[in-house]
Amino acid sequence: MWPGGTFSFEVKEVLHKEKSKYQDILVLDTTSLGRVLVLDGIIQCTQKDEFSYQEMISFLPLCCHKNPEKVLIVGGGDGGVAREVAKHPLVKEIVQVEIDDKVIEVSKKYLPFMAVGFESKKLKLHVGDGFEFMKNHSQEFDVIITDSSDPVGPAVSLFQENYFALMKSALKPNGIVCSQAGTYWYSMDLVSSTLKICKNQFPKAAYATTSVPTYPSGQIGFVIGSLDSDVQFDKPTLTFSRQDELSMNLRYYSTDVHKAAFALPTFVKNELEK
Ligand code: PUT
Repeated sequence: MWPGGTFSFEVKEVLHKEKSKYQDILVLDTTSLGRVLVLDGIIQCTQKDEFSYQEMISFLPLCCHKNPEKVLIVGGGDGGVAREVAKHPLVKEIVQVEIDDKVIEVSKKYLPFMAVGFESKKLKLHVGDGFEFMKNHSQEFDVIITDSSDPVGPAVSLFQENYFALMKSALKPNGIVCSQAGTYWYSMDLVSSTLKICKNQFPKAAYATTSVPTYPSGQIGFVIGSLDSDVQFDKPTLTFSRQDELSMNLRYYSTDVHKAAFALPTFVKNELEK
């Protein structure tokens, strides 16, 4: 994940280690990053910086939709995305489908600062395959958020065209999708191919960026696609005041950060325009 380099941190204790039906699960307690969840050897989240990823993958699509009442989360077994989506004032119902019940179980035990998301009264949690789930739920959701691991192992199918087509069919008119789509520093091909797939399926699509220091390169982004051809991703339909940020306990996302997330470096724009 760090081509030609390494990333290291001091581990105080290995809190949990198991091989589930789908992947290797490891939870660490560390000196500088707090608790860390690692799946198949890849950092998924650390207590120090998880809020950047969880807030951005949630609020970017939610705040681009005029009325995001019903939201589907695919993946997100640590509970962090559910925690953020539940904060949005217009969201009434959240359905989450996570394939690996062991990730949910381990997160509830060791990562309560994220797993608190599972306690929301708005949430219905299913253990199963998001792909299969959507085949039986057409035109049902306003927003679909895919919080997946990287495209190795169980998440490969979530970066493919038939997955984006299926999400499109599960959306209501004017629906929006948002998916983890990799870093432009080390995985430009993935960013570019995921955006192309999204553009094939949705009249409006873009890549937005955020900073997560413990992910490869410290940068990760999201592909966001909308069925509403009038949407302007960098002009959120719902804006938050400073008071809203504080009362919703937002630590990374703000209306200004939202607008800036769609401003990409020139070399990235050049690649994505090809
Ligand atoms: N959902 C976690 C994303 C991990 C990216 N490397």
